[in-house]
Amino acid sequence: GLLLAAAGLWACSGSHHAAAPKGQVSIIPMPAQVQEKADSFLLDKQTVLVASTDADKQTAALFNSWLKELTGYELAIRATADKNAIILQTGQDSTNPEGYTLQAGSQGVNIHGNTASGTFYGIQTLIQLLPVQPATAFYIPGVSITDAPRFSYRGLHLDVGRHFFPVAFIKKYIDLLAMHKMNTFHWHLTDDQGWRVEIKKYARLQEISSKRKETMAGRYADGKYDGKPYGGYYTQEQVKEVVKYAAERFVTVIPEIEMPGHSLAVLTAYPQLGCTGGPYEVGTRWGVYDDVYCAGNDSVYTFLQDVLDEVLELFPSRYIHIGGDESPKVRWQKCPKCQARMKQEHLKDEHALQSYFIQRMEKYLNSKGRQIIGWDEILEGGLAPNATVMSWTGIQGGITAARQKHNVIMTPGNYCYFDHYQSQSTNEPLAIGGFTPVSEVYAYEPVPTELTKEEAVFIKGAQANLWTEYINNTSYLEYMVYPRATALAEVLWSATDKRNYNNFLERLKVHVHRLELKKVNYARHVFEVTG
Ligand code: TNX
Repeated sequence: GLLLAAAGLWACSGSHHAAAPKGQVSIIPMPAQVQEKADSFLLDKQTVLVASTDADKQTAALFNSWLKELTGYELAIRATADKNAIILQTGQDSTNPEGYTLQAGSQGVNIHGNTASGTFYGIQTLIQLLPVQPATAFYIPGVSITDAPRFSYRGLHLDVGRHFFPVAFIKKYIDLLAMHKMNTFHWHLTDDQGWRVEIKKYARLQEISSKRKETMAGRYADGKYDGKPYGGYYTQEQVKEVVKYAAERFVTVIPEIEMPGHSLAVLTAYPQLGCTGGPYEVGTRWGVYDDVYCAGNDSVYTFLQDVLDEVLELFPSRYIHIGGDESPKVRWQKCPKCQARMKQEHLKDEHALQSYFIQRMEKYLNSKGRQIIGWDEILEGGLAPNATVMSWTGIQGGITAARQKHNVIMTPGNYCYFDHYQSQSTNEPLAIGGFTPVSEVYAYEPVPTELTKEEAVFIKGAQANLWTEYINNTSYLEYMVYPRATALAEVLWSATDKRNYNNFLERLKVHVHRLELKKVNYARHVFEVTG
């Protein structure tokens, strides 16, 4: 009530203009430096956006689409203007490419990005200086902001294997991520329960692996399967569309193609790629399946290389995620081809065979100019030489990898798993287990205290994961992600000494109105101001 009243005062229409009230600068994630000034900038229909590079024009157009929601109009985008202007400029001397400065005052608004992404983040900050209530003209509070992210990798993951979500929603997910100054979308495209990306050379992936006999939701609620066929996949055209959409928002899309485990859906379509030859059936339950790619069979590597060839065409990212997690060794133990491979390669056990598998794929991807990321089980039997490790089973994998001078992305379950419950209310929708309230996400410190300063530089950032065994619709999905992702965004962007949970909650009270403008079904009763 109070908040909306304040926002209402702040906005103005017609000829009566009031200055933006003090205390209305409420930015998430918290910038490195914010100075509030006395004078404000009046934004109206005549205000001009000045941009000269293609990227800045694109960013200006994104500002316009936000503005249109609030005002009903868009601003002209021009190469120059001498007054009443919001000026975007890119290319400043600074060590952090994503950094920017923003000056707003009665004379105008100036945003300088160190690179085009910095300018984009300056615009995201400017959006947060706008009111959250519709108006035709309003004052932008006077500020002087200098800002840059703490970590270079700020990620959010989405599992579309267990449940499939349409392209329009994927775009919304990316849009929200960018709004929070996150820069990486980890797209978990394959799993036991479904293959979700079109591969032209292997049409059975679309025809067979993308479908399963039953949905999974409801199984744990009533102890029964629902018997309804389920499926879906993204065409290559759709993937390109998503990658382009993300790039316009300075979000890199990292695809994950799981191997050697979590591959039951593939084996169902191509049973010759498993150790037993099948038959197999696309998973309808969550968990870990024993049937994985046969590490002794050369056609497995050929298949995966062919698949990756198409994947590389779709995803320009430097990193390709190849999974590596939860791959049981029981089939390999009894498989003559796997045992022969171990002998031939002088591998002492099946963990070494897994390492051989991952290293072979790494070599292939490195030869194509790409780097691999894998879950921390890729440490088993020895890490591939250039691999980046995603530490999920805890923080130990990250510590070990950093000490071996490998890049690390932290995603420990206790802080970064958004499939966990977020409150202890008995009304929470059924989740996989675990308890990770927004306060805990906010308290997360990505750099393990065990590391020395030299080792800590290998911690490139962190990511939250959203596994969707129980999540079969987008409104529940958003409920699980927001505002926890808002908290993680501040953990990853803001300096440690700028973090204060109660102050964050005060800003969150304003920020949720922005989420409402974006029609996000955020969880409402999981955070409160204390003390
Ligand atoms: C473990 S995290 C998995 C996923 C599950 C998740 C459920 C990881 C690399 N593997 O396959 O969905 O737990 O929380």
